[in-house]
Amino acid sequence: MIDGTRLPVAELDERIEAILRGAGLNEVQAGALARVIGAGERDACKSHGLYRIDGVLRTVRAGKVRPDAIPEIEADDSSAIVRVNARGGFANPAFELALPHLAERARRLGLAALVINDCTHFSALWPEVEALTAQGLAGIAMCPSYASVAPAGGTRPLLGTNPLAFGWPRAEGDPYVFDFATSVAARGEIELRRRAGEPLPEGWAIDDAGEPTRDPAAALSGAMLPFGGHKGSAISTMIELLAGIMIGDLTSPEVLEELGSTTLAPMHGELILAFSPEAFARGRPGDPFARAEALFEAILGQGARLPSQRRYAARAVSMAQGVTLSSAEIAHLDRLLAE
Ligand code: NDP
Ligand code: PYC
Repeated sequence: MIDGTRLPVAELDERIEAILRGAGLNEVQAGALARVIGAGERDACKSHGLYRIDGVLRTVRAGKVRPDAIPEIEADDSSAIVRVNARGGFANPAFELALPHLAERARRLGLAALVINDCTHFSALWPEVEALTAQGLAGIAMCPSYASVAPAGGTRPLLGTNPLAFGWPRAEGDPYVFDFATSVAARGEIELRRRAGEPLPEGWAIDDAGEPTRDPAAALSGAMLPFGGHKGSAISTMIELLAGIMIGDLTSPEVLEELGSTTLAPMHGELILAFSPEAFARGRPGDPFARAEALFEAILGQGARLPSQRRYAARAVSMAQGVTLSSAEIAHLDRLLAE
């Protein structure tokens, strides 16, 4: 027996947008945020679904994000770098504004980059790489967050949970997409386990004293660990360099210093790369898309699954039957709507 209600995807998005509009976000900000939060819930990515609304509202009330921001694109269409300034608002409307420019330049030049500056960022990155694959492009997205992860061999928070996402377009069916934190898990995952009173798996975090812990609260006040030891630590550091320092925006330790809290959504920049597979493969033997299909088939042929398969399956159910929400989640949405 399901505890709760099924809401059509469009109705869920409308409710989220109404909550955000009620909190003072303009149409541009509220619409883009509702789409990404609604998509998270629709695809059963709870760590970046409805639970994020409270963090958005806290950040608005703390005056750490501009709810009325209108992102702006720098007018220069000659280079491979598209620059958009979120003007102190959220990253998502800035991405939506810049996407057509990024896609056009990637098709024209083979490779283009989108730099988003001065944005608050709380969301999953797969909606962005999926937006590129929908246009026949491959994409990579990355951003810092705030200091919450100890470097491999270290004992204190320094790096962010720094997500990295990749997408490859496929003619038939869903694109190949992965999207993960460079910490063992997203911080949102730890917070959800704290709320549920569940212990963490071994190897996710250390406490204030630098000792391994399975207590989510101790992990949140101590430090999370990078995935894959020194390898995840290095990839996370690369993200600080490319999507923080190189684009002239904040690194995760700087974000924490500026924000003074890990309970608010972090402000920094984001880097998104878009590739035209046809342009890179031109003149070389074989069709890149057909060769990619052969690789995916070989992976599946071993009984492995492709990343995002779980998510796409959840999406199919949500699209057909609505998004299943618990009665507590529905009550919470109703409370927020009434505020
Ligand atoms: P997960 O570890 O849950 O999943 C990471 C990826 O691996 C997903 O693409 C997932 O696909 C895939 N995957 C999981 N299990 C398998 C498997 N057995 N075989 C093949 N693929 C698999 O994600 P995280 O907890 O690391 O991150 C969750 C979200 O948090 C991400 O969307 C990320 O962008 C977001 N995040 C955002 C941050 C920010 O600052 N904005 C910071 C950190 C994280 P599937 O979904 O189908 O399971
Ligand atoms: O889940 O690690 C996380 C996170 C940090 C910022 C947004 N999401």
